[in-house]
Amino acid sequence: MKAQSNKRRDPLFEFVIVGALITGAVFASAPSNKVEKPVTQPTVTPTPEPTIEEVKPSYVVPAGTFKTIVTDLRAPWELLFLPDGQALVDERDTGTILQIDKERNVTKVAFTSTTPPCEKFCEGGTLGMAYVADRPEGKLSLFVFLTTLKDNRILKYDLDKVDGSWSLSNKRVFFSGIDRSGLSTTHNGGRLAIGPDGKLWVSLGDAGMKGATSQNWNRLAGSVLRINLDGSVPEDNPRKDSYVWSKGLRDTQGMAWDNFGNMWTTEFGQDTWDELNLMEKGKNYGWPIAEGKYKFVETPLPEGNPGSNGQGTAESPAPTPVIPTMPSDQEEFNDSRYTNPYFTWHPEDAACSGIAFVKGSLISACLRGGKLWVMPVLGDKKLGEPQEFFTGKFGRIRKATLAPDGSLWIITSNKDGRGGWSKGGENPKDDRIIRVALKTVYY
Ligand SMILES: [Ca+2]
Repeated sequence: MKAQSNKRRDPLFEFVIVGALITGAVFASAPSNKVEKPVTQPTVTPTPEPTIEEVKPSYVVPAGTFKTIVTDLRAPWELLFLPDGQALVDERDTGTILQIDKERNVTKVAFTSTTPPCEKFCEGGTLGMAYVADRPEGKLSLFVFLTTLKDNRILKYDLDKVDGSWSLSNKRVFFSGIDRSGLSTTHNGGRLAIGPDGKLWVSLGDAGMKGATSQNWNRLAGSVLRINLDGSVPEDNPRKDSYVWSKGLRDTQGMAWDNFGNMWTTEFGQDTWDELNLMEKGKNYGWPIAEGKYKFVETPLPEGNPGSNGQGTAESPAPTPVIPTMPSDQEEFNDSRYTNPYFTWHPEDAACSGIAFVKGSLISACLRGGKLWVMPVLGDKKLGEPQEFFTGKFGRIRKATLAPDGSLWIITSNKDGRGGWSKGGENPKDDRIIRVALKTVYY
């Protein structure tokens, strides 16, 4: 890193030297000129200001030090910081939204729901959150993604600070009727974000219905949605009167925009390939025709086999073999109607949920892989090789978020019923928020 640092300074160093030589030449010639005639103003050709990109091409990675700062959470799903530096975190299964103040005291803010949304293999519940200042005088609203007994929906609250603490009121249903699967509530997606365009973005899964939802532009599931803050359809969405921005998704739980304005999403594959996708308007990302960069082939079920019940998920495989499939590495998939992923991983190395853009890096948080993948953004639609951190150290990781002090806060998900405690993540203090120090890498 030191060598890279020095290398980075070379152009600046040369600029200073050249500048000194020019200046020195003017000074050196000045005395003789002064005797014979008045000094003429030297003509200086202005040097163009170097852009920030040229001066400081850099990204961040974990520095190596970390500290557990909040304990005893239960399957936290979203972590976000409010404008005053306090944080909100929600718990998927309990429906509790918690505030973490600057002294890291944890207090309850609200309950979204007290009804368990499913019986087993649960992935639904209280999932994504996003806030926006869309009320008079800059007051805030909070959107919350919720799985109910009949659908996936988005709640909206007024979010106000009262005596130093955040409180939620005026709860209403902002958006409803998104498909959910049966009793298992798998493949909900569930991430919410306010994009750079000020719209509400929603990442979804196929609700266990494969192509019936993910390849049908008239179904909400299996899509990324883009919604105006008043609930209407943006006029520049790809299809008239449709919230659907993109299709062909199996289960997308992460969305982030980089400094070039590109949108990146994570996706859980079925058995063979997880994906990072460059998410663009109106495109179809292939599920279930493709998995990763290969054709997806599901073998016919043997006679008498109860068949796929949709409960096998890339967050973790189903406990008993249910879906016999051909591995998706037999035939490369190239079809101009569909968009292949930017990066792929096998699920044991990935199963990534949240993703964030942090100071030049995309950082995805992985459940089964139990790690952070850090991907430097090197240019427009150009990422550097993924680098992995903390593999196996904390167990399952749901999301990483940049904190106001420049560190990274990550939330574990070892109590989500997917075997985190048996895969190296066991910790009596789970689930936790861990503060990770970052360092800058120059290139
Ligand atoms: Ca795909």
